[in-house]
Amino acid sequence: MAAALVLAACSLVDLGGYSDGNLTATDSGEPDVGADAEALANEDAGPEAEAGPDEHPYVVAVRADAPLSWYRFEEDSDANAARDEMGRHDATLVGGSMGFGAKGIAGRGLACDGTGRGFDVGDTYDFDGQVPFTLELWIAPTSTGGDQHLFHKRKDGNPLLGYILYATPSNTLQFESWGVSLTAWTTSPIPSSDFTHVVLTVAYAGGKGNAKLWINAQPQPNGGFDNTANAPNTDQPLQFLRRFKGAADEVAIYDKALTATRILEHYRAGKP
Ligand SMILES: [Ca+2]
Repeated sequence: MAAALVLAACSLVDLGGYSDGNLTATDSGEPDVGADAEALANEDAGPEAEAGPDEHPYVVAVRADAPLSWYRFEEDSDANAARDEMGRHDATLVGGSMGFGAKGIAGRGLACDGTGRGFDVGDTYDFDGQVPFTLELWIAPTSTGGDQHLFHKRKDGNPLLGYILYATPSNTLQFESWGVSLTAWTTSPIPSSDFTHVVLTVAYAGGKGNAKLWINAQPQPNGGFDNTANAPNTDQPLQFLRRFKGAADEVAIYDKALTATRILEHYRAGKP
């Protein structure tokens, strides 16, 4: 089933239209804080916040880009939800153990034994229409022989609608946005031995959607520069780290495509 989905998604890519240079062409490199995000941001977590004396450089770097939601996993080992640092959508534990209290790349992180069913954010962050967004996290995945859903907002049905970013049984990554034929993927396995920085950006340069994966700040060549269809809005809840096994930390979601410069800054600030 997973292989069939991968093949189906890959077949949707229009490689003839792929353009490596369009992702950041319209971006100034400055953090682009939307009016809504600015209005909703916590006073002590806004983009102008000063770094505290003991604040980790990674925390400073992410805060400067004002994510919509940011899960740092600083909770104690008995937690049943992941706090949203930005105060919007705490993520509830779906079931099993997600291994709170382990060592992360900034403070604590998760050490998942594979029994956890992930976190549920609720029905939000469809990014429907033609809007840019970014998904970010650090992982050291252990293959389970099945797909591990890093982010999942895909509604099952005919047709499938919505997006999914997952690790395959061989620890490569695959992004698919169903209904708009956007996809991106990696071909080298993500190592299990140490944290890797994973970023997925969707940009709309020239009015066309462009999905790109960044591994340790390096843009991956396989992606789609596809069509002008509108992304769907479904009632499917957004879940992350479903069926995940291994270490994870610092899940963040943004309503813009982070630039190569900012992704590199995040990587440098957080790398092991
Ligand atoms: Ca953390």
